[in-house]
Amino acid sequence: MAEPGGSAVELLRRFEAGERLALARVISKVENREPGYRELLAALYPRTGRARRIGITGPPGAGKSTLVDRLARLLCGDGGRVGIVAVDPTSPFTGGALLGDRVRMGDLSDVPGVFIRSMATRGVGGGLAAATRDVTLVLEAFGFELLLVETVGVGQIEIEVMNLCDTVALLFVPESGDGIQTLKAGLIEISHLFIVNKADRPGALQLASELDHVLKERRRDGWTYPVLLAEAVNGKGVAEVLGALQEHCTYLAAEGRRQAVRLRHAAHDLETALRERVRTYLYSEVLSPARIDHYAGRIAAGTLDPYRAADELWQESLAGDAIEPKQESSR
Ligand SMILES: Nc1nc2c(ncn2[C@@H]2O[C@H](COP(=O)(O)OP(=O)(O)O)[C@@H](O)[C@H]2O)c(=O)[nH]1
Ligand SMILES: [Mg+2]
Repeated sequence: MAEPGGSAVELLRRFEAGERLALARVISKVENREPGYRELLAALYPRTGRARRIGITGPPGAGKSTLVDRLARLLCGDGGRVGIVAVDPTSPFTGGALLGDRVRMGDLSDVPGVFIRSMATRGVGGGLAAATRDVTLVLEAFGFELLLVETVGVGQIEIEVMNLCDTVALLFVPESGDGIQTLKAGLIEISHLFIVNKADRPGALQLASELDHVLKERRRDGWTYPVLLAEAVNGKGVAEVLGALQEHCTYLAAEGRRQAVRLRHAAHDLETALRERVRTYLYSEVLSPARIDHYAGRIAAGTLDPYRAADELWQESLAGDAIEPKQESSR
């Protein structure tokens, strides 16, 4: 199918002219790893490196989307431009939570300066964190100076996504009760701000003081981890959250910390680009279906083990003399 709206060059021109449709198209290309996406990213990368990435994470229903909505409104009230990326890998098949986010944040898309993107987790495969990072890069290149990334903090992928943010806010709710449990899951290690949302419900103060207690020992590198109470749905405590986010920004600006963050992100970008190259190489040069069949046959017959088969394939392809098995070459 021809590129809707013209060539890649034309798409880039429209993107640079600030066309939102072109932005959406570029994001889709990048997210779905369509042909030419690497060239697009390469063209946009020089325009990145200045935006601020804020991660909002926590269990489903904690009020992340609500908080993101309120934060975005506050920020755009000052004429800011906010890009929002919502990631929810817990619903890869139904898309239910994603749709929920779209509906809930729906009216936010009418706010000038806001752009919302829900990551379609289908089809991204193992590269969700990489795809999310790339989507934020695209938004940044488009001119968004502030990016809010929402994830359900349930697994390794989310931790990786959050790792690519400058500042991470972790949400709790009073009734979750397993608040402190979550701290052991590794999310606390990468979080800078702790928010007990739904403070209108019983137990919020208790949880906040428990968190305070645990975090006292975590004072590190001159950063005191704040624990904040909020009622996102009523807009209460949101200004304080924004204040704490600003403080962390100021903190990062000092003593070369910003540079350290940038280096970490650059290393990740390089690793991602390299990993995807290797993967492409693997599937296009090393593992043809016919070759898999050929080796699988030998392994199943017991004449070869998968480890030696892998070595053999790898050596052959490195030497550039990988021989196609008969089934394929005779076609
Ligand atoms: N009582 C109460 N409900 C809230 C508060 N903040 C959000 N909610 C509600 O909690 C539900 C889940 O919110 P949502 O933002 O979708 O949570 P997410 O899954 O973390 O994104 C929604 O019905 C919100 O209206 C709050 O401060 N107090
Ligand atoms: Mg949500």
